[in-house]
Amino acid sequence: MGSPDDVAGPGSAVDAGLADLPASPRLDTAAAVDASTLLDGAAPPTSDGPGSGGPDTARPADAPFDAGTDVGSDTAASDALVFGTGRFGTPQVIPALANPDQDDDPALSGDGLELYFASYRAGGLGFEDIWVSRRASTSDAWGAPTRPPALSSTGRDKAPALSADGLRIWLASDRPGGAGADDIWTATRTCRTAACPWSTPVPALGINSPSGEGTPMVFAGGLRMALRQQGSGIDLYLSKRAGVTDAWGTPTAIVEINTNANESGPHVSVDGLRLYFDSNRSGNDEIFVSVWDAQQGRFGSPTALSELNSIFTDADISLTDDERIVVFSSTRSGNAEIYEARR
Ligand SMILES: [Ca+2]
Ligand SMILES: [Ca+2]
Ligand SMILES: [Ca+2]
Ligand SMILES: [Ca+2]
Repeated sequence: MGSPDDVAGPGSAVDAGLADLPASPRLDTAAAVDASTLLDGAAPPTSDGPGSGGPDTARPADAPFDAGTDVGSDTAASDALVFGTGRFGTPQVIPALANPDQDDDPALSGDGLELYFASYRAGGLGFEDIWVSRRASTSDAWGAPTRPPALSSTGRDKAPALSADGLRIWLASDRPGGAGADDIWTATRTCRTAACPWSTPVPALGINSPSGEGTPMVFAGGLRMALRQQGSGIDLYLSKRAGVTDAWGTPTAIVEINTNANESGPHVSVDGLRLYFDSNRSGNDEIFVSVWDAQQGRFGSPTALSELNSIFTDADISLTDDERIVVFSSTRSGNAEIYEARR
């Protein structure tokens, strides 16, 4: 959120409607631009799928979004999860991350012990950079943030998101070597502690275009990516791939979610049935959730998470796997900070 590149005029597409509407024409040719040379699975480890840990890895390749009929069919894995549906408590700023500069795009690991975010703070390489904070348990305070050396550039680096196993990171950057404007980049590591450095990010294969790609959220065992794409407006899209080393397919607009206002920052629940995102459709950025309607084969009408929202910008939601801990960015204090709430 927040940075000047985020600002765009009203979208031209009337996106309200049924899921079988075609994707915006602006994407029809753009997605193949960078598909020729760079393979996002090339750096070790070679995938974010096998061993990626989350209970989503065993789900059918076409779930969720287009096969959301198996509510409750997961067995032991999701039985251990407690999917939150109640109201969150009052959001609290995370003191260790607070800074007079802009801090946004928080991304939790599924266990809530790592928090990646974007910041303009001193100590970076220029513009926004990717930082991380850790804690020993969800009862502990977040530690002082550090900046993983490999992840940032002198350009704009933002919107980090971890794979289910935490060994792959996705981010948006306008660094050289992409397809134009912001692109999705990805890097890997071999363990989750600071002892295992991130590899140098490479462009995600097949997803990038001359338009701005951002806020990636990869789920379903690494086979689905929800993201925002900026053309005449900012909307949410979904891309699929058959295998974790394959190129991403041409993104398709999530038409039942998108409006002429901006939609950004998707977070998909582990079971694929809840899509959290932010939108300024009500006049300022607010956080919404939409629940998959299996009968209709589309997401239902979004509901604002009013207990998280304020009259200021509230965006960039990320949750733990059990959806009981949430982080997001808000300007309610006067500058963009990272907030946490629980239910
Ligand atoms: Ca700040
Ligand atoms: Ca940077
Ligand atoms: Ca791009
Ligand atoms: Ca707001």
